[in-house]
Amino acid sequence: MQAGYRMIDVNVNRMSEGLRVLEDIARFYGAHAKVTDEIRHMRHKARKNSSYLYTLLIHERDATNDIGFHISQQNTLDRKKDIKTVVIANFKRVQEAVRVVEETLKMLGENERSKAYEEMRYQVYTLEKVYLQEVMGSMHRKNVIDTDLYGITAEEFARGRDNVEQVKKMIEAGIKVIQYREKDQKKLYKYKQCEKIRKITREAEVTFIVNDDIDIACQVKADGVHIGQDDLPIEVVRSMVGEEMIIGLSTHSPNQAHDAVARGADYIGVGPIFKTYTKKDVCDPVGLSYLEYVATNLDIPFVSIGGIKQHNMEKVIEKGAKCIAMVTEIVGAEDIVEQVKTIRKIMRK
Ligand code: TZP
Ligand code: MG
Repeated sequence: MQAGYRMIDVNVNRMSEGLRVLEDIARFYGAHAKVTDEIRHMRHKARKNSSYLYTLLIHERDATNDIGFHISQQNTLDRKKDIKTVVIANFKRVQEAVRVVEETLKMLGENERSKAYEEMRYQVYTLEKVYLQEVMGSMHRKNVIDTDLYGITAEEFARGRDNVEQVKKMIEAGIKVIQYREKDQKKLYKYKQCEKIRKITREAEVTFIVNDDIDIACQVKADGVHIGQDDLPIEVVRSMVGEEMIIGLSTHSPNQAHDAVARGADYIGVGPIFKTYTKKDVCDPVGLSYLEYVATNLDIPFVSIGGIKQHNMEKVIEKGAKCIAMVTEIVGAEDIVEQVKTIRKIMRK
């Protein structure tokens, strides 16, 4: 009898603690309100289901003489490295703890109460899936353009270098996010190039984003897709690409930016800041005022684009741009690596 109550005591604590770890990661790292709230409810329920035993459980508690404590203190195998490992370990901990409580309650003849914990265990299985997809997915997507330069390919302006060659040079120059943008070629041509670029960018640990072609992005397992205002709605794109993939959206006005945030874009393009000849169906320049609006009023990661060159970069940085996309100024340079060095010197000034 005593041993049974000790087992329940230990495992209800184990379960609530595991849930609390998951809850706080969803809250502070993931900023995911729905999952945070769901875990909080579950944690309360775990306690509530055993509250009738509380006095007895406390009475049977003997933590200092628990042989498990010394084993755990000497264990060096459970040093967790990253958030995902910690999350998975805590889900397993919670599931195992619930199972122990279930079985122990059965031994104590408490079948009804055991059933309540069994129900919880099934809820935890479902929650684990949602958590890994939604919370971990959005966490991973959040820091996408936490970098200075966003490179974009353009065969037309690249002095005879094809898109793959441009990507190799941009990687050599230390650019960490690269978008494949190719408006004048057939699908098969683009697909073959993207396959190669995926391999190269993966090896270099560079984020790879595909413009427009959602099918190609999915097929080559790109890190993200970049779409425009006239493409499929973000919600539809999300349902096509899954939770892990980054979705970037071009915006040209405060309304479009707010809409992008509300609908779940991971980052937005802000532009064209200046006149550009690179994009054919482009709207008039939105100027620096729209950039300033986004920098001061919105919380979403953004990349400034359109006609940005060495001579006007400083104005863009002054208005609050941290990440800048340049097409012709980078891939159109005679020496891409040298050009990026010069641009970075200006950015650091
Ligand atoms: N989106 C808005 S402007 C633009 C795109 C893709 C083209 C930017 O090219 P450049 O050469 O940096 O002006
Ligand atoms: Mg487009």
